[in-house]
Amino acid sequence: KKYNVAILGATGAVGQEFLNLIEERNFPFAELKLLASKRSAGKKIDFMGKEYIVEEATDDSFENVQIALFAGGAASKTFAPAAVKAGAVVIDNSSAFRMDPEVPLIVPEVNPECIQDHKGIIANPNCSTIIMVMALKPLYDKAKIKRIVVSTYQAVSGGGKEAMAELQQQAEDIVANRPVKAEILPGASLPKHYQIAFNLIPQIDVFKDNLYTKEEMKMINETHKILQDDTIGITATTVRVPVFRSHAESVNIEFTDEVSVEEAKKLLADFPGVTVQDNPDEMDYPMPLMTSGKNDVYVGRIRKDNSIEHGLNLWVVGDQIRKGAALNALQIAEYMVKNDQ
Ligand code: 2RA
Repeated sequence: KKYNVAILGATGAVGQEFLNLIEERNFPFAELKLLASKRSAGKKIDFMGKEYIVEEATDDSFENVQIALFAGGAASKTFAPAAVKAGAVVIDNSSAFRMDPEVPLIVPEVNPECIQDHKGIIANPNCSTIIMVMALKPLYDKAKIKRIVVSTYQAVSGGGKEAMAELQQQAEDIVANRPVKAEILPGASLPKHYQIAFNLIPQIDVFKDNLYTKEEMKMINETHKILQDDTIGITATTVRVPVFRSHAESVNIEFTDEVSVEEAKKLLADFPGVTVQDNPDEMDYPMPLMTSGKNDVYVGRIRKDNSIEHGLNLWVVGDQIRKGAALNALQIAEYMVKNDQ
């Protein structure tokens, strides 16, 4: 069986990765519609030997579409109702619907059983959340988690193509001794911008009243929803780093019971989608340059937190455009196709 697929946001970083993955994973599509905002409409994209013209998304774009992959951003909220009305299942990478109790929030290796509860929209979690829960789930199934302290090191590609271009330009300008311009990060619509090249920015997304950023609150709230456990204490600090691709996270976990380093390594290694890369003797641990373009989430630096009774520290790295966005969304579609949902 083949499915008519639409990609909304086809020209952006996540949209492009949808195309790479559809080809790479042989996703069974019949018709493919590439949709974007007016600004990108008319662009030509060569895909699997065929030329596609990007169409401007409208409410009428979803006729005969069965699976609508939404790359994210404000367009999701605008077009999801029309896509659902037209009979498509929307797999949405924006934050618009993630915490809606009617909308399943899915990481296919973690909570696939929730997919069937959808009413037309399935939400793809935030990238840094997906990467963290991939490492949490196999451990959580062994011992309940009391508390998590996470600090992230997030690549500029999480801020889109423009943020990647900005890092590149700034680095070139600094090396050439030219004045440096900052116009995108930490967020294009924010009132101030800071240089990211040779710098760190401890702000991803806007601040909330509680002094956490929206990105930090996503990590907290979405993890509770995905693991279906609001009792876990979670605190997060999210930081943008001058890396092009792949988010890294330092995750400190306090369990209710003992999980040894050896057990954790085995549980993580056996979990689908996770690779353990942890050989300190050989200075072997995951780094963003090496995990970029890969599908798995990599875990290293697994060690005891000796300051608490049952604690572990992990270093978790994953390509956030793949597992953190497009791959996770496509895996949801693959799961539905396989189970005829
Ligand atoms: C970021 N979490 O890295 C975002 C992308 N969804 O900015």
